Amino acid sequence: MFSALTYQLSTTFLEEQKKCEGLVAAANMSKKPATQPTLHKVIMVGSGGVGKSALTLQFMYDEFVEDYEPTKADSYRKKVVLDGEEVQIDILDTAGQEDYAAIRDNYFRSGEGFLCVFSITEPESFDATQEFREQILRVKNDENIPFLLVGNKSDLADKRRVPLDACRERAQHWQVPYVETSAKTRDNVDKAFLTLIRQMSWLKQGLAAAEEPPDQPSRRCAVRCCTIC
Ligand SMILES: Nc1nc2c(ncn2[C@@H]2O[C@H](COP(=O)(O)OP(=O)(O)O)[C@@H](O)[C@H]2O)c(=O)[nH]1
Ligand SMILES: [Mg+2]
Repeated sequence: MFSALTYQLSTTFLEEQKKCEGLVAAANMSKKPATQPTLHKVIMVGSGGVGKSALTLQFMYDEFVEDYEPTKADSYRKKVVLDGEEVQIDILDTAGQEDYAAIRDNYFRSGEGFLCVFSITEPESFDATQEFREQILRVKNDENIPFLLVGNKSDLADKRRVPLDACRERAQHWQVPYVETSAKTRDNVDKAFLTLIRQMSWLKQGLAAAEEPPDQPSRRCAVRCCTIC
C-alpha cells in the first residue's frame, strides 16, 4: 500500500515534470534564435545589358563574369557584416520577364530595397530608370522605399554618354543616393549594396522616421541624398 502510494506520487511527479519540460521546450521553440540575422530583400532592376548580373556576381563571388545570360531571374543569398551587425541579404537579379506586368509586379512586391541600374554609356538605359522608379512606387505605394540609383560601367569613362550632372539631378529629385560602379573593376560595388542595406536596416529599426535634433546633420539624409563616385 505504502509502496503503491509512493509509486503513484512519483509517477504523478514525473508526469508533471514532463509536462513542464514540454512547456519549456515549446516556449523555446517559438522563440526566434538570438543569432538569426535580419534578412533584407534586394531587387536588381534596370534595362538588359546594363550589368545587373555582373554587379550581383561581383558582390557575391568577387569575380567579373563577362557573359552571364540567365533566361530567368536568379536569387542569391549572402551574409554580410553591416556596422558591426551580421545581416543576411537576399538578391533577386531580374532578367527580362519584367516585361510581363504580372511577373514584374510580383517581384517588386516582394522587394524591400531596389538597386536601379543603368549604364553610363547608354542614355536609353538612363531614361528607362524613370519607368522602373514609377513602376516600383506604384506597386510598393511608398515614396520612402529604400532605393539606389546606380550608374554602372564607370570604367568606360571614354564612352560615357550620360552626364554626371544629369545622374545627380535625377537622384536628388527622387531623394535617393546616386552611386557610380564598375562591375568590371569592382569599384564601389560593395558600397552600392551596403548603402542600400543600411537604408533598409535603418528603416526597419524605425530610425529613418525618427525625429532628429535640428542642429544635427540628418542621418536620414546622410543615407538618402549622397553621391558616391
Ligand atoms: N566594361 C564593363 N562591362 C560591364 C560592366 N558590367 C557589365 N558589363 C558587361 O555588360 C554586359 C551585360 O552585363 P550583364 O551583367 O549581363 O547585364 P544585365 O543584362 O543587366 O544583367 C556583359 O558583357 C558584361 O560583361 C562594367 O562595369 N564594365
Ligand atoms: Mg542579367
